[in-house]
Amino acid sequence: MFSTQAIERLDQQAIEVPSWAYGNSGTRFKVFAQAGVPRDPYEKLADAAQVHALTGLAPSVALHIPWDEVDDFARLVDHAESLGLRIGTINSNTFQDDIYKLGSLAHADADVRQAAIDHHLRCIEVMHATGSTDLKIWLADGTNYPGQDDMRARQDRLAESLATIYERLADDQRLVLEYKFFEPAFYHTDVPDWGTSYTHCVELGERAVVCLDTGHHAPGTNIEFIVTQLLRLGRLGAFDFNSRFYADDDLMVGAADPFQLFRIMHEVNRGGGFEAGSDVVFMLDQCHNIEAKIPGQIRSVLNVQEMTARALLIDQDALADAQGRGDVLGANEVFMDAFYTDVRTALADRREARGLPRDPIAAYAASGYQAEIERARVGGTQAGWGA
Ligand code: AOS
Ligand code: ZN
Ligand code: ZN
Repeated sequence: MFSTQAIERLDQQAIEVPSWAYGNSGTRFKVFAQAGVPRDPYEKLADAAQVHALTGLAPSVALHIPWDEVDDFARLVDHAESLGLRIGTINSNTFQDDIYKLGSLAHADADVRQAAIDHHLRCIEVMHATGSTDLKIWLADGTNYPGQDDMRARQDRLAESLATIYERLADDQRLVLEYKFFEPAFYHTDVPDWGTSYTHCVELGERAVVCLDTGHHAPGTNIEFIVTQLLRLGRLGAFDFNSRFYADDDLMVGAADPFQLFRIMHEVNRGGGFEAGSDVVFMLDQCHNIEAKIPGQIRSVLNVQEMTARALLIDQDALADAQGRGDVLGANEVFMDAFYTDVRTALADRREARGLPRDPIAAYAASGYQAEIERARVGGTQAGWGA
C-alpha cells in the first residue's frame, strides 16, 4: 500500500508525549482521580515508556517545570534511558503563582518580570542537565478588560523579557513560543496568534520558533494554512497536538476532526516537515479527564500515525497534474481518495513486521501493567495536572 519512502517516514515517525498527560486532570468543575496514577516524574516516565514500547512511536517525553522538578536530573535522565526514552521539551510555567495574576514576562512590574525571567533561566538549567534542546514558552499573559493595561507597552516589555531569556540559550537550544487567542485572559492575550509569535521570533533570532497548538485558534480557522506558512518561513518549531470541539478542549488528537489532522499532515509533508533534518517537534498536549490515561496516549499517537499515513498516500504526481490543469474536481478527488483509504490493517502489518503488537491497545490491556500500577502506587500523593 505504501511507497518505500512512505514506509521509511512512518518507521521514523516520533511523537513526543507530555508528562502531565499521565497525572490526574479535570475541568474547573471536577478532577476525577484515577487509580494507579504516577506519584512522581519517575513514574510518569515509566507510563510513557509503555506507550513507546507498544507503538514504537513515542521515544521522548516533555517535562514541565516546576511540576517535574527533581533533586537529581542526571538520575532522571538515566531512568529515562533505561526505559528506552529521552527527555524532550522543557515547558515553563508562569501561570500558577499569585504574583502572575496580571501577567509574567509582560507584567508592568519589573520585579515580577524578573521572577518570570528567573524561572525560565531555571528551565534552561534543567535543559542543560537533561540534554533537552527546546524551551517551550506558553504565557497566560493578557488582560480581561479594555483599558486594563497598555497593550503596546506589554508587547515592548514582552520583547525585552524574551530577549533576556533567549540570550542565555546555548547554540543548540531553541526558544519555542506558543500562541493562544484566549484563556485564561479573555479580552486580549499578549501572544494571541502565529503572526505575533512569529514577529517576536524573528526579532529574537534564528533559534526562536513558533509552537502551533491545534486547540488555540478561533473556530473555523484554517490551521493547515498556518502550518504551510510557518514551514515556508522556516519557523514552525513544534506542534502541541490535541483536538477540540469548542475551545482549548485538550481532547485526544484526531478525535474531533480526523480530516483536519489529515490536512495538517499533508501540509507538513508538502513543506518538508517529515524530511530527514527537519526539526519540527510533534508533541501531544492533552489531558485525559475521563478516559484511561495510558490507552488515551496510545490512541492519540496511533491517530497521528494513521492520518500521517493517509497523507503520505496522496498521489502527488496526480495531484500536481490536476492542479496544473486547473482540474478542480480531479484534484479534490485525488486528495479525498487518500483520506478515505483505511490504513489500519497496513499499519498493523507494519507493526508486526517491526516486532510490535498489531493492536497496541489490546496489548496494553493484556499486559497486566495497569493492574500492577494500581496495586503498587497506593500511598503518597498522586500527580495531577499541576503536580
Ligand atoms: C495552554 O493552554 C497551553 O496549551 C500549554 O501548552 C500547556 O497546556 C500548558 O503549558 C501545560 O503544560
Ligand atoms: Zn499547548
Ligand atoms: Zn492549550
